[in-house]
Amino acid sequence: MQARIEILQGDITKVKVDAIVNAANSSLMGGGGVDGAIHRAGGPAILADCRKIVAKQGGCKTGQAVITTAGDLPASYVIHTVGPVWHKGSQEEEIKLASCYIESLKLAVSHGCKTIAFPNISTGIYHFPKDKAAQISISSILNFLDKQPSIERVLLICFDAENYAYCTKELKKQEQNN
Ligand code: AR6
Repeated sequence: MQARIEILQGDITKVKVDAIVNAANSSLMGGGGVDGAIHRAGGPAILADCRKIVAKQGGCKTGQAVITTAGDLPASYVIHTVGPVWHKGSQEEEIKLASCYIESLKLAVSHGCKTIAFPNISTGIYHFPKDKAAQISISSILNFLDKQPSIERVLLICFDAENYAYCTKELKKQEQNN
């Protein structure tokens, strides 16, 4: 059987899955990093959908997620989640990061998505330590997959070699403990 979670190195805007996840900010109005790359590659339809969400609910809180079209991207949807800014662990950042993965997966399920790709949320501009983030992302995804058979495949798309190394090591470790 194919593994339901896979770690790859690359650019998430190129990945053809039902939904890709964006590491956004609470304004949902775009930014740098993977957020900038997704809006650039997906075109203005994504921002137009984000504006509608902002008009309705006023943005997105840390640890929460919203869903939009993927515009010109090969994916069908973009799920925008807001990771925590790292404050040395003093503001429940670990719980908030886990929540990003769980809330995104719940939205994927409620929209009938079977395949989903995540970037390493919060490990860029928001400075979450990459080793801790790898542990949290993989344990959150594995726990969710255990209870939710409708998701067939989760890809963790690492942009940089350091995240890729931490994530592959962490996946091996957590699979051995299962
Ligand atoms: N594909 C996959 N991963 C990527 C890509 C890409 N094309 N580009 C960057 N990454 P970041 P954050 C990786 O900074 O830390 C934005 O301005 C990157 O190497 O994008 O959650 C938002 O608007 C890193 O490992 O997001 C927010 O203001 C990971 O994606 C803020 O940044 C996340 O880095 C969010 O900060």
